[in-house]
Amino acid sequence: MFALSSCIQGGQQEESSSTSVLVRLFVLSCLSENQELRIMAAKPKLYYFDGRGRMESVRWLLAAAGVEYEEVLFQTAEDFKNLIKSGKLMYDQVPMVEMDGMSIVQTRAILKYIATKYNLYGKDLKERAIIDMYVEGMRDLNDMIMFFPFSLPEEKQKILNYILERATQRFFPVYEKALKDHGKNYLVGNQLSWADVQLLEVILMVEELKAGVLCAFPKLQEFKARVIKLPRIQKFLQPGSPRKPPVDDASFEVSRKIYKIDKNFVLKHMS
Ligand code: GTS
Repeated sequence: MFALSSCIQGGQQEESSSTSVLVRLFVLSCLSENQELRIMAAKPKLYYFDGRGRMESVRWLLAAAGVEYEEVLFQTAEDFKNLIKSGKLMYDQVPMVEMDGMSIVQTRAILKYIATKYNLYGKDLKERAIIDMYVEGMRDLNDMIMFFPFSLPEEKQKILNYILERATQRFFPVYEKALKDHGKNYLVGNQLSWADVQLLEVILMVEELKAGVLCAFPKLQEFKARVIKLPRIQKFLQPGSPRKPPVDDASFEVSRKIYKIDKNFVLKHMS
């Protein structure tokens, strides 16, 4: 801008043609800035099947950030193939989120982008490392629960016991201790972060498998009661929100038709 005005003030004949070029360039750059603004302002668009799966944490995080979004929920293998044909899926896999002019794939990449953009990812590198450590543990637990419905009837009870044992012996004690030791309301930096959102999501998932699973964890009970009351979270937990229900027979069949699921599928995802 400064360079442009000094050019215009120069007043020489030969400068006027270069000035008009500069003016055109300036207008063009304004236009693309506007277009960029429009892209930034567009609602994120989530592409996945009509179920929780890997996308549910993305829905939770956007809800916690207070961001409205649209969803393209496919029902058939054909829908998924068409999305692959569009060339938007880097690895021919979902979840995929279109936002800010990008088609973002890989669940962690999507979550990190949203957490960073909406200030849910700590104030510095060290807080981010702690959030990552919490979130990675929670995702291990989350993955086990996510794949549990695909277990074979004869292995179901054993896998359920294993998940509950891991939740109550390995993962929940970590978050209980963290909250107890620092005495703050949230896991990291005393403000809501991705780790808190992920923790509430996974607590509710474990409770769906076994009610009362938090009885030995008083700090987690307080945490749950507190975070559930946050207006954005409360809204997401209301009926009719984009939150998806637990897997039932119908959604199980839908995802089985869309993706190939081999015999050891569930065992491969046990941490
Ligand atoms: N690491 C990837 C991520 O985290 O996003 C894995 C993505 C993935 O495996 N997606 C599955 C898929 O697209 C769908 S789901 O398991 O999330 O429901 N599978 C098709 C394929 O060809 O891999």
